[in-house]
Amino acid sequence: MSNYHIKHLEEYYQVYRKSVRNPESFWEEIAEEHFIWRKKWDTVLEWDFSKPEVKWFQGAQLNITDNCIDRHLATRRNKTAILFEPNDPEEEAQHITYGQLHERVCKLANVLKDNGIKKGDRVCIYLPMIPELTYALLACARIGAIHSVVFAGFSSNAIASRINDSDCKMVITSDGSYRGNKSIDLKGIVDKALEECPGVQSVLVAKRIQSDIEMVEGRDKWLAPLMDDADSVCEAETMNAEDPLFILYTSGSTGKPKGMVHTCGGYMVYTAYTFKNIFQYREEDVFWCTADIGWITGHSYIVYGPLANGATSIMFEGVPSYPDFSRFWEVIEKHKVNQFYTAPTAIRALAKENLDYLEKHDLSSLKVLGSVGEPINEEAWHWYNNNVGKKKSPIVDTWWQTETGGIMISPIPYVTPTTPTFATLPFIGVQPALMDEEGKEIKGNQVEGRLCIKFPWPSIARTIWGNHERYRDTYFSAYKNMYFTGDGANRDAVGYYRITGRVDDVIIVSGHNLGTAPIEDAINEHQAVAESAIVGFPHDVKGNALYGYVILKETGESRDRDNVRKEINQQITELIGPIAKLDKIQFVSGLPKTRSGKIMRRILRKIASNDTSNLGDTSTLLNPEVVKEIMDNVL
Ligand code: 6R9
Repeated sequence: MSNYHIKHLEEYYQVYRKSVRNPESFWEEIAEEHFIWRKKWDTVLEWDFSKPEVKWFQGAQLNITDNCIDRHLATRRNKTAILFEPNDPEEEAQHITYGQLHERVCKLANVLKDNGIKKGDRVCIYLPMIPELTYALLACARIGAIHSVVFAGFSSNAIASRINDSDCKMVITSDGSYRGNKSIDLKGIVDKALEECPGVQSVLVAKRIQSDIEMVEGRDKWLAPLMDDADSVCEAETMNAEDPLFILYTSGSTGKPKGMVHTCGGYMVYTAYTFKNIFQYREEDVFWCTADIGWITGHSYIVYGPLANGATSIMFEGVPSYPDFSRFWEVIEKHKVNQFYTAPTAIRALAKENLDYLEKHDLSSLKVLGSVGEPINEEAWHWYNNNVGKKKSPIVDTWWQTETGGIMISPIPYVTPTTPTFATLPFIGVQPALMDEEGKEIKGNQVEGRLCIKFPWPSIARTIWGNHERYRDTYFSAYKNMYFTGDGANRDAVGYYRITGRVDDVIIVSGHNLGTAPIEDAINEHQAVAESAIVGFPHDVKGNALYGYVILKETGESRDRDNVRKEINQQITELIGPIAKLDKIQFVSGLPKTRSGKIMRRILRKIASNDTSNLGDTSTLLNPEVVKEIMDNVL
């Protein structure tokens, strides 16, 4: 018997050792005993981080929807698979059973085929958190089309560049979306994006807000009537384990977003296995991950991981503050949620509000609390533990990335004793290492370094779509034969990991990764701007907020500063999306630069954070005099 469900600490250590000593036989056992394959693999693992190349279950054939849907029909046909909780609490929740999920996914899969989508084609999905989003992912997976979900908060520009980067043939969207008391015209945003996307042949439109929208003749079709007419039988395509399942874009420190490619076999095995253990999921449980499916957390822990385990997974359309700040607690009580997985930024926002919002709800169903997206600070950890978990529900602080596909470092609840702000121990099969700046591994405990992973795990992203070289440069060139995460971490006396944050130019704002380069590009496109640099500074709700230093062109000098600030943020909203707006904009006459012309962000970061006691040696700068000017005028 394989160790699919770990129940105590000794077992964790024993299984961990096994997974590290003999990864291939370990993962082979898990894969064999808990998943449906149409053909078994020839080799469990082939890898070479210097190329880099990783192949799991090479030669095997499967379809992930057999595992996430069909295999449950015999025993769970009437069990709720997706529990849809709408934005408006007055609107009824929908319990979508495995039987219904099967039917709707098959119908949508047939609609995709009827509209010219074949195995290997890319489909862009730009939808709010409505059931059609889950159907769309699974329908693509069923016919072997590669989905590329773009978070429905991104701008036309951001959609267009993602569509073109991976040559999507189709877009699935909706007439609009609800967010709190606002509604957003998603279709209009898509229409604008598609002016730049000649490769898109068809657009399927789900109806959500009943708004009047324009439909482009010959290109746009309403989804509902097509699904009504579609056949409800759709044989799932046979996929190779290493065929791409999806592309998901993530920000890098430089350049355009990276289309991370995940493949069918390894991703399925790892997300299912982590879900089972890290949330200690049991058959009757109701699991709620509050992330949006537009991010990796939603892909892995709303859709694929839970469904592969036959779980009931809540899909929440709304926001924590609407109609008021009791919304999360109300949903937990209403659906008797057992596992609740959210982000530190949401915890901090809710912790600022009156405790009455929380205390009037019965949260006694909760067994496990999760955190993801950024380091959780001590105060937020205790608030979560005391008030939401009543000190009875362990907190799993789960560290992982879009690139890793699934959770990498995390406690196992009721198994691993937790320490506030520590992600604790590597999950089964994960071999972390801390590295120094010279490229040497730092052994032992009570040390700090850059976090790398030494050995492949099944759901590591295989490449960056269309740019394998960038994949190698970004993740495998800093340290020989290691995957470099971009994060710093320390290891305490008992070997627990604490992630300290990014060591590159990625800034995490409200749990969203933002690269500095694309935002600076957006600012620089403003006609009055000569140059700019952005850095993160601590923010009590968002974790980090963005601080921009902007040099105006001579022609811009006479402009009203507040108007320019507004226009810069408008520009960012248009080119990237509102999540990348700057909280503070300081106009400066120069930026501190090294002699080779590199902006010294370290100094700017310290100034923005009001931490100027130790700026380091600034005398070697090309222009040391600007530092004082910037400090004198800091906002
Ligand atoms: C899953 C996800 C990845 C980056 C990652 C790190 C930060 C995520 C964290 C955490 C500390 C945690 N991060 N979880 N930092 N503790 N529990 O968030 O993926 O959007 O790609 O972000 O998020 O910096 O490198 P993604």
